[in-house]
Amino acid sequence: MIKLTLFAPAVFMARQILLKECRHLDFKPELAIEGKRLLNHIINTVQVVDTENCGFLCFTEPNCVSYNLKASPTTNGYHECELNNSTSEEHENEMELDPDYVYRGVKNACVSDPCMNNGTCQTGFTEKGRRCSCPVGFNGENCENDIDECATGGNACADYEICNNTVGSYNCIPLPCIKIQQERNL
Ligand SMILES: [Ca+2]
Repeated sequence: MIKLTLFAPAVFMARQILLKECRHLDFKPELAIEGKRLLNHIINTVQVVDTENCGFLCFTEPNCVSYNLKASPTTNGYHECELNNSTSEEHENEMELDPDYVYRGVKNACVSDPCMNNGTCQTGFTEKGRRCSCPVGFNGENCENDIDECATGGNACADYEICNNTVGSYNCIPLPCIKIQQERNL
């Protein structure tokens, strides 16, 4: 049973059954701001019935490190919950005064982003407090390694093609004799 308290500074620790990896988020007291909202970093907007669910949704969205919660409900009783992929510490000038919102942010371990090759840094994972989510074609702690699809068998080249590894991908080159045959068939 996971219990999260939205309006108190809290350390959220829980085992994420669905994500199969523990996440630890530290919602900092100094990043609990009434009457303000972080703009330009919203990755998802969700309608929640219970205001406590906004914190939980941030916890379950790996790229979320802060959220804006609209305190007053809509006519159907929902509260607007905006999940952000950055915090007010990095973007203080993008905090908008809005008395209808409350803002909560965590200690962002991805301020100095170590992820290479367009990897996405995610706060709250591993003993370092962060991890890199690597794009297709790369792996390694910081996405520093190109995957050799030709060596690992992770390629879709046909038997009559040569696999050619490239950085972040690979390509399939037809064997020369096949090329000639194809030209004759034309
Ligand atoms: Ca490759």
